[in-house]
Amino acid sequence: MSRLVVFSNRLPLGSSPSGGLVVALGRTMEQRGGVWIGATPGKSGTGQHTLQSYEGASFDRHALHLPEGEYNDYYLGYSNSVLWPLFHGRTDLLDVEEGQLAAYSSVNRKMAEASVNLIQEGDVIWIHDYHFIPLAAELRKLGVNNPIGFFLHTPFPSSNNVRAMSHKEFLLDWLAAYDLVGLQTQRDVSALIEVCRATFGGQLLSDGRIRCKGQDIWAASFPIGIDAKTFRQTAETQEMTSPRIDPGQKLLIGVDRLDYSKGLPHKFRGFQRFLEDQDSESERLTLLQIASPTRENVEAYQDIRRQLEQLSGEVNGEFAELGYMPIQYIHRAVPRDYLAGLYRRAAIGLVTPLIDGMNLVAKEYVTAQDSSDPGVLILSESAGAAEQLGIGALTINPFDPSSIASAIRKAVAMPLTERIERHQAMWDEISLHDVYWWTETFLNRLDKNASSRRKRSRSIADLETMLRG
Ligand code: GDG
Repeated sequence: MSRLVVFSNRLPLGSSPSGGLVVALGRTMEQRGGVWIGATPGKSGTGQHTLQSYEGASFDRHALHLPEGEYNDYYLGYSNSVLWPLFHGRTDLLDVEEGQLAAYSSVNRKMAEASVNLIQEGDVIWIHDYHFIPLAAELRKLGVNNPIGFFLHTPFPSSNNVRAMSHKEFLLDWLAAYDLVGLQTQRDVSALIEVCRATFGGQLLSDGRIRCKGQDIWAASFPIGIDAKTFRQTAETQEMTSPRIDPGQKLLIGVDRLDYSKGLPHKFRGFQRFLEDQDSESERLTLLQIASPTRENVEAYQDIRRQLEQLSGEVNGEFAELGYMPIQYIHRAVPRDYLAGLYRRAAIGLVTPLIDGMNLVAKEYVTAQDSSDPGVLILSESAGAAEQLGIGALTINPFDPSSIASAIRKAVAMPLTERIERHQAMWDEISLHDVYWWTETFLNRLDKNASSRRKRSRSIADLETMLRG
């Protein structure tokens, strides 16, 4: 088996990470070993751009320390104030400032320069997410000929959104340097084909490559999964020890990074509508919302935090009674094991992103359920996960509070036989297409593509020699 070299902005250095990429890749790396390289802000003034190694994991970890200003322009700036909103259809939140793109490109170049000596012949390189799209092109410039794959954890933007990107032509050059571009869903593959067609005049070839301006992009969907069996076991063992919540209390659970793409205000408004429509005799429901802090230095994230505090106060002010608080809003990360117990304890999982690459929380909620008395998943039709879990979830339109409210009513009233049937269909899908399936399928395909690229370049070289001779 080839050694795997993974790049992502975040490196798992602490315990219990919140964030889909680190959770998913962490399992892969623990099982398979290899090298994981990330970036972190260094002490101000550090200009060395060398990798620092970290001991203590079953795989090698290295971080590129960047001066704080440069890191901010690359990470908070171009990555999270331009690419993230753009890839989530929020062009209204774009905050383009001079110097950010230059910092983004330069960090990618420095990452390539700092890591190139670590890469050995036979290594397979897997680059993750929007922070490092140009990295393969930079590695190729330094002579790296290894298979290089890319996986985008966010949705792929529509051609309308790509239009708002300055230097959009770079996107094409960056993506064409990969042997494989992995996307979460078929929806994203279609968006990429459409961007190539509409923006760059490209076309789809019969072998699946997309040819744009003389360059080829190889894209396919690989829906990311979770370590389903382990997580299920964790939820089972956590059941007894899990939290101090009134045992008679019927719970809806939400677990999200506090990000504007996750539709948290929409979730609260949907629940508010449900409470408004409820008669006074009905069973009381509590929405337990864990919203772990994220990117707090970006203004749009401060706005969403204020908005949620206000909304939860409003709903509680209107509907709370002695001994009953409708929304329990926790703006803090909780340990993963504890989370598994909470999911299992909740009668409804409420997942309402406005758009999401996949959404692992939806898969975790289903996995944690007791299959003989499972809860109901309510899932936004705009989450990537809806392509797989639409078979068993109650799908909703997050922009419409009455759609959320009526799904909650339906979930509360759902008979046990229907709950079991829906849960089984989703569990079959999640356990079959777990995170190990995801890694193997992606890497097998990457291997095939890279061999066929090498074969093509060998034939071109042979032809050139023949013509010269
Ligand atoms: C990106 C894409 C895609 C959350 N709060 C806590 C906590 N979490 C964990 C969850 C889950 C993960 O973080 C969140 O994953 P999501 O998939 O829901 O979302 P993103 O972080 O936005 O991830 C997304 C994903 O990448 C993978 O490709 O699905 O679409 O946006 O695992 O459980 N974990 C702990 N405490 C918390 O408070 N321990």
